[in-house]
Amino acid sequence: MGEFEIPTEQWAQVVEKSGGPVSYKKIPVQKPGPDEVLVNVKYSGVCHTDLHAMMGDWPLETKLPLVGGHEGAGVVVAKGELVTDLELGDHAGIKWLNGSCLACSFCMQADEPLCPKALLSGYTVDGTFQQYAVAKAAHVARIPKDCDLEAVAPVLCAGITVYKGLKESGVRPGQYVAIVGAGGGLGSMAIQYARAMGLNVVAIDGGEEKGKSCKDLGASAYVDYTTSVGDDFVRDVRAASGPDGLGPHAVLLLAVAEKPFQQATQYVRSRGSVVCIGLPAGAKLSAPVFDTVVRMLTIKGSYVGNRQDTQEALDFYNRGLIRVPCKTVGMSELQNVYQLMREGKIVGRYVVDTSK
Ligand code: 8ID
Ligand code: ZN
Ligand code: ZN
Repeated sequence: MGEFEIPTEQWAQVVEKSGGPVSYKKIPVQKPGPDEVLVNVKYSGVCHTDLHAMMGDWPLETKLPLVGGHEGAGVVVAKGELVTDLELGDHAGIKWLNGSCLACSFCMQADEPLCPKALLSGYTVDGTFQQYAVAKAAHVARIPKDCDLEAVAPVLCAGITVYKGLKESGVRPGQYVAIVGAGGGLGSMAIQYARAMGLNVVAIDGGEEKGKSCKDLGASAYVDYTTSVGDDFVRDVRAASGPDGLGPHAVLLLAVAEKPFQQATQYVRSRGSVVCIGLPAGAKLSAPVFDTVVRMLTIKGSYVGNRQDTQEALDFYNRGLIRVPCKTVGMSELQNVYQLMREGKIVGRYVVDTSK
């Protein structure tokens, strides 16, 4: 336990109006409420959700002005009087679920992401693109002291989300999972979690650079959606999904485009599951009723993870099973990261260092 000097002002990236851009400026440091902690965020991953939030392209309002970010790893520097299980100096992670009521029927059954009163970091409350951020103590991720805060940051959304998605898919060791959007932030994590869970991975994304990265991370095959199209695409995914050619047992949809959401039921294996995770703006999901019935398909959504999923996702990381390439830049460069993200040029994840 130590004492920390907390400034009254700090650097932050602020969205002033929907559509952006972010402006890098000094804003006041918040004080934690009785059940909250103040985390000195050292590093924050940049999730595509942060870009959606800045653009305001989802049917859910953000606060404004808004500090985005929800993959923040740092040090607890202050806490409210009700917080007894975290000490100053502990390492902690601020994730998408900043807080929830802990009393509704969803919270009671460990489905806290579904809580009607959930607080969302970098969306309905200020997030981690600032040097000091507040979160409910019950929800911050507990990060061991020997864990590298820079490398662990992307686990706090991307890692938890894909780990949960793989569990929700019901896929078992030895089976095949197709990961759509495999070269992006969630996708890169998904390949590594899937491998650690004993699955065979068919990675789907566009371009050679992403293909190489997916293979390096452990995918057994890569299907490039920019060169493999129409019936060929369906055939290629199935051919890559095991010797019987019947398709992958599960599909994780992580792409930020509608088309792959329409395609997945064409190649998933009978009895297989299609798990929707990516959130392309305004997209609709459609599937032939006939195939869905006679091939007994499951189509479902998966949304971040609960506190137990968080702990488990971190445990995989702490055992050395998850190594995803990240590129770190100063927080002042966030707008450039968004530009690369919009152009689909990011392989893996960008992390921002809040000190520059
Ligand atoms: O809890 C959740 N459900 C959750 C949690 C976190 C993030 C959902 N998300 C959502 C984000 O809001 C975003 O909509 O997941 C989506 C992916 O986030 P990300 O991984 O942070 O985005 P990225 O790094 O930009 O990766 C997207 C990848 O999709 C590929 C791109 O090339 C990129 O590598 N992609 C696209 I766009 N179209 C594709 C297609 N047709 C495609 N890959 C395959 N086929
Ligand atoms: Zn996210
Ligand atoms: Zn609740």
